[in-house]
Amino acid sequence: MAFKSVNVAIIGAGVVGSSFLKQLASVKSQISYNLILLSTSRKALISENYKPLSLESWESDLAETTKAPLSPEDLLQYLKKSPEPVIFVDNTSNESIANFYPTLVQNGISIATPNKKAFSSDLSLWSQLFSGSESAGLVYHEATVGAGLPIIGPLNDMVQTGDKIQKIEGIFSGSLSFILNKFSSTSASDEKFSDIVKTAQDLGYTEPDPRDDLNGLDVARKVTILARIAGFKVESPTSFPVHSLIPKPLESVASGSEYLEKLPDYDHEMEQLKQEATAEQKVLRFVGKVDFPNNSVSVGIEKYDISHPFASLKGSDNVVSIQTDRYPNPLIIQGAGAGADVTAAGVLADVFKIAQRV
Ligand code: NHO
Repeated sequence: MAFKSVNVAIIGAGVVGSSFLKQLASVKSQISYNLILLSTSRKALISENYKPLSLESWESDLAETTKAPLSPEDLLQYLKKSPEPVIFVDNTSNESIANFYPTLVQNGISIATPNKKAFSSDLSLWSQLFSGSESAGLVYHEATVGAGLPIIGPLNDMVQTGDKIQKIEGIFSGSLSFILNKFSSTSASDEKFSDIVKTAQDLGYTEPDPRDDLNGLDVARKVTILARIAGFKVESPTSFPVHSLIPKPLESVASGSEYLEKLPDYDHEMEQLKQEATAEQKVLRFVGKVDFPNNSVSVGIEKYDISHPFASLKGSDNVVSIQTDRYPNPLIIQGAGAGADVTAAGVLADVFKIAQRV
């Protein structure tokens, strides 16, 4: 018999949300996790009496329902009346929902999410979320960086136990990891940059418009989150240098397919960078960096010696190196940093951590 029950309200049932629901359905635990609300942008399943909704038939139930999603204010009122502690799971990338987190948290509602928006937008939003008030809900967001890889938890532990972060450096984009690992590797390769970007898109590694990965903004958001945890007051993901991999004239072309069509005209630019790196026995990697001694945060392409751990990265893996006073030889965390199942597992592990504390 379960010794404790928590209610779970989920917004978003897309790629990550579906995987999360599947994993939640097979949880075996002494804590009982009751689904009380499941909403997409168009429809919602809402348990008016807070009795658990089915985790087996959610897909057909959602298809059949005609109920519209609640407004943020109605959602708040609904969650506040929950007879059990409630965990709000945001599996969307919606900015308005992220902007509503402070209100939820101030009302004692805890949040688990892979949505980067609340943590990587204006610093004021971050400050409201982590005000330290005792009555506030808990906020866990491990899957906002490196999908399910344990990065945010260990970094928070280091900071909270008094370690001083010196440098964080990593490859935080699955798609850019795949593209650069293939383009510039320790073994000779003559594949063109544009062909590799196309392959990455065909394999589903990139956003529908690959420029949304190649502009570096997603990496800038992840670096903003890590920098803030480490104590760097980053104003926004556009407040530090971000080197886009999109050739200037292609930034404004109308569509992703037009970008891909014209990209071969610029292959020589990336080829030249690669030749320079090869001549120095180095490879190219797209990295985010937080450097305390130099007071800098940056995102862009860098050269790494072929013996460096970043040089031997495989597939779409992520890697982060964290150098601190206690870890002068950096702590390295590496593994799958993209994909629905690992991302959903990161969110579910956060739900477990919250459930143990509420
Ligand atoms: P989808 O598939 O577009 O689903 C979004 C869902 O949210 C839909 O059900 C939609 O109806 C609902 N929704 C949107 N607005 C809503 C609203 N106002 N009210 C109610 N419902 C609303 O999105 P995903 O892919 O499932 O992503 C969900 C979140 O997880 C996003 O914040 C995303 O950034 C984050 N995330 C996703 C992935 C992934 O694998 N898809 C990853 C990490 C984080 O590791 C993954 C990754 O992307 C790696 C990355 N591409 C890389 O490194 O290269």
